[in-house]
Amino acid sequence: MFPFGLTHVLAEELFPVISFHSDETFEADSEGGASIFYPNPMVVDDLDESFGANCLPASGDFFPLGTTTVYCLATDSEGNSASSTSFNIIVVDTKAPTLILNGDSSIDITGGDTYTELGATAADIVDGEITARISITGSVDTLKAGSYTLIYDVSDLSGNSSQTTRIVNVSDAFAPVIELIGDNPQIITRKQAYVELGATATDDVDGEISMDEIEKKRFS
Ligand SMILES: [Ca+2]
Ligand SMILES: [Ca+2]
Repeated sequence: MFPFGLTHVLAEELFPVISFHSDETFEADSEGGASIFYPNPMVVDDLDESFGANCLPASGDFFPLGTTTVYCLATDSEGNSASSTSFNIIVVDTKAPTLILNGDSSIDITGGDTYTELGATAADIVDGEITARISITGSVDTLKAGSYTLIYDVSDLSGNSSQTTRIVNVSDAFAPVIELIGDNPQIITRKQAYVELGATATDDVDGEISMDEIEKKRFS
């Protein structure tokens, strides 16, 4: 016969103990999260061989994006239960979405023609179709020749972003505008000498064109 105090101590030692399981972080690999496989924490017991604890959500279950607490229980063959333990499974999304332009990344249009924005499409492993989240900055002035850059930007719900650009080249299809200096028509009296007052010319791309160039074109 053991004294009462000693049997009490022995009885306490019969309870199994679930070993510590640290938090684990995984990359999401499908829409909304990932199926996660983790090693069940081992249970140490005085009589039973060590065995894996019962945990929920179980290894292999689908874990949503974010932090999920897994609770573990264990009971030995004598029916003694371990104190429950827990650890966190953290599912993160660190991958940027794909962003694909509709149409070419470089487009040439004739000045004065209409530029039609074809947009782009975006998809993310975790967030799925996110085309609606694309923003486009920049604009095309089809009435002014030049090279315009449009920037397409999209972020997934975890803040990972992708960017791409499109260049739109508007060709110079606009003739310079000539403005005559002085009245038109000019009224001169008989025998009065005609004095050429000249003209000015401006072009949307070249700006002001000098009289010399106008003269050259007149006689070329
Ligand atoms: Ca035991
Ligand atoms: Ca992502």
